[in-house]
Amino acid sequence: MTFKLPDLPYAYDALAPHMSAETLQFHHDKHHLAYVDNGNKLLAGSGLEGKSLEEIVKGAYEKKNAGLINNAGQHYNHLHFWQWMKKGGGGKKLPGKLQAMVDKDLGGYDKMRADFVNAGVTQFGSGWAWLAVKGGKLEVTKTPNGENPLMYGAQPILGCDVWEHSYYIDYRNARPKYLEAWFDNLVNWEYVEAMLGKAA
Ligand code: MN3
Repeated sequence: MTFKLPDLPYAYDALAPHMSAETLQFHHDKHHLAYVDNGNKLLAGSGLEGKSLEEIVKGAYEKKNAGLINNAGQHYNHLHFWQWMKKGGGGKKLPGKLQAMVDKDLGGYDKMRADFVNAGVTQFGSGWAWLAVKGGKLEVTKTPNGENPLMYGAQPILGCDVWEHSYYIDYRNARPKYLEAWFDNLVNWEYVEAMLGKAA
């Protein structure tokens, strides 16, 4: 496959004030585009050209292809990151199947939120905080740089980008404030539930 930059599923200013148009313009138009362009260059000759994006991400990790791990990984992560947010998102009311798994595996909404925010806050340097399904159970994890749970035998269903480019314009160095605002105001729980449906 060839990587392609998707359009944002909303206007640049749709997520303000929690994520500004300026942040989305840089993050989507510059950062994501760079992962797409570099990923396509690194995919050529990697032996993974004919594969799906998920297979490329996992294959790059198995082959220890550092450039492709980060660029294909970041393409996958950002494709979903735009969908994991929506105007008027967040809130404690989760779709039914997701709510049941959060209660059973993660000790309920409040603990899941606290653990997710903590994962993002404690990811040293760049990376991501995740909700993922592994062995039929929900877990909260974090990964460095462009990695994601696919590389660790799990299926991501929600991820928050904690690279500085995701929050520095709007929150400066206040990563905890960004994570809390993101979780409480932007998460598209219907998209999370849809990914859970494919995973479990
Ligand atoms: Mn990013």
